[in-house]
Amino acid sequence: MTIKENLALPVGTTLDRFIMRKQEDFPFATGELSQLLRDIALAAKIVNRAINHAGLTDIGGAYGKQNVQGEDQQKLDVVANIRFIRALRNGGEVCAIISEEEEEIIQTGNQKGRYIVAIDPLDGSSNIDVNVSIGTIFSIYRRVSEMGGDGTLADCFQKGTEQVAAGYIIYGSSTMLVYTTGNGVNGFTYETSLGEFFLSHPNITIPAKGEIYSVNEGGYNHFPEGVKKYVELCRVRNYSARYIGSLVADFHRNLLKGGIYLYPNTQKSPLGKLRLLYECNALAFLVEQAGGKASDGMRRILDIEPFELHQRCPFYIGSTEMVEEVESLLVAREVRERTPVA
Ligand code: P6P
Repeated sequence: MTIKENLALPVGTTLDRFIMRKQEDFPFATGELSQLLRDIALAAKIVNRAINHAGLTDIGGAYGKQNVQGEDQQKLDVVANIRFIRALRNGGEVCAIISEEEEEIIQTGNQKGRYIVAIDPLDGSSNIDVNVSIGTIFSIYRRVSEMGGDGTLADCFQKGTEQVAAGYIIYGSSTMLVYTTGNGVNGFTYETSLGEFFLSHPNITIPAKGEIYSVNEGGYNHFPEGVKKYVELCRVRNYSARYIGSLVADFHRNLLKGGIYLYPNTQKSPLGKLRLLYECNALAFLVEQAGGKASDGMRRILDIEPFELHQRCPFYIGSTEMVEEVESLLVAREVRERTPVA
């Protein structure tokens, strides 16, 4: 490649430059949200490095304790949790954090911080040791409590519609940060040699319909009848069954290609498995901004009133037409079960 050819190559738009440009779209933006997004990106770079070295260091494998969910923590769960909390605390914009790895609200001490962050620091971490993609999921809210004090439960129990930003990082064949501030969805790919995220997927939109369904069919016998019916329809239609066991990876593929991810309520998980505050709400905000839909089978995810930090909900998310078909099958079944046989 000649110098001229090399210099002709566009460097691309870094995440920093993109955030600054977008901030100009918000004349009253004070830059605090921009700084918060940078803090998340910094932590993502550090976690990415830890994940990539896990096989070569003693940082892989189980940590030997369980989290508040009763799930076995992996060492990287603990590392990611500490890294994101530290980055958000040091950034100064966040007054409190809700984390999958912590039972209670984490007060950062930034009592003048205007924001709350709900985060799953490392989702799907049981896949780390087998080199399957994993992810971080985050939601950002403005605090509703008075500045000058600790974050409160009222700050945490805001509906998903109140999010000011949300996103995920996928640590996969490449590492990407995908986020929205309510004006569309944009994806940035991490260039490790430069230590920068570059805009690689501008204005992501999800196809209205796809031919990929993501569900753990091992639980089929315990699914609600309407979900069983939908899975049978996917099989008849020869859709592709793609289930990685890592929500961020399954969601990211379906976002780009079209498809649906289903985690229904079952006997084992009567309220479903996924958590509203730091998994479902963030992805629901993203998918709606990309033109898709997210439901608990009866309600729009973003409209659900939270009442518990780690509350779970059934989760159907992806291409609008596919989610709506699942909802209609669930409602139809619900009506049939409630309608007395004449
Ligand atoms: P199951 C990972 O633990 C997770 O929260 C999601 O990332 C993933 O989609 C799901 O649970 C897998 O759950 O019950 O199918 O193993």
